[in-house]
Amino acid sequence: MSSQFPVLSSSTKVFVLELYSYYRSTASYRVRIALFLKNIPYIYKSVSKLRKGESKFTAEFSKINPQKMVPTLIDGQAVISQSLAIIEYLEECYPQPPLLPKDSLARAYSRQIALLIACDIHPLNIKRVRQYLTSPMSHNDSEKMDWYRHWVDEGFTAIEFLLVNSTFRGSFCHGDQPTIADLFLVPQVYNAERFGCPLKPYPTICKVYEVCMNHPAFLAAQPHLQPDVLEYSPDDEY
Ligand SMILES: N[C@@H](CCC(=O)N[C@@H](CS)C(=O)NCC(=O)O)C(=O)O
Repeated sequence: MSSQFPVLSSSTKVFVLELYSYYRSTASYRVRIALFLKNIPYIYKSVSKLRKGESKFTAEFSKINPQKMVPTLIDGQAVISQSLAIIEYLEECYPQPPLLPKDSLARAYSRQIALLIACDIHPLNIKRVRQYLTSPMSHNDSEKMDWYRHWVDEGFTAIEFLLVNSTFRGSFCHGDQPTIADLFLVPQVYNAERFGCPLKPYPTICKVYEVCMNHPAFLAAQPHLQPDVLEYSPDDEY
């Protein structure tokens, strides 16, 4: 008798996605929001041993991702790094709910915000760049923080302008459902707060952030709720 439900044969391989993540990594945070929004089950793979410099894990992880960066998604035999590539892969494999608007211009607008963060703020401010400013470049902590805040200010000023002047904006960056733009914005605001950047000059960003932080998927993806939170000292700079 045929069933209306698909039945997997015993030889069918079912892979559960695995995400190499670090709780405070903003790039990982983006992917976690996408996974929770799409309700995709996944196994959280902590990289705490890598961060502590235990060589065994470092060697193991570099075989998986030679760039040794998180997030890294494993889907069966496939290894995908780069948060935007991962999110677009999830979007194609699990289209509901969509993270990109239907309209081409609106898609470009959502991607514009996401890429402004991914390319023009985040890479300038990650830990290894901040560390390089200190050594070998001999900048002190205060100069390092000025550097951080400068790039957040430049980027957030541009995003605030986009949000204020766009007809696409609703309660989220685009309309009243989260899109890729919100997935990139929320972790960047979280990090800006952590580094003491003034957020008053960006009231529209703050409003969108508040709306996102009332959404269950964004709440579930928050750094302090991740399984590896206790594996680190709260004083670790990242
Ligand atoms: N462009 C990458 C950035 C990834 C990235 O910067 N990851 C950071 C954490 S947020 C990392 O793994 N840093 C480790 C290191 O710099 O050694 C993406 O979007 O995934």
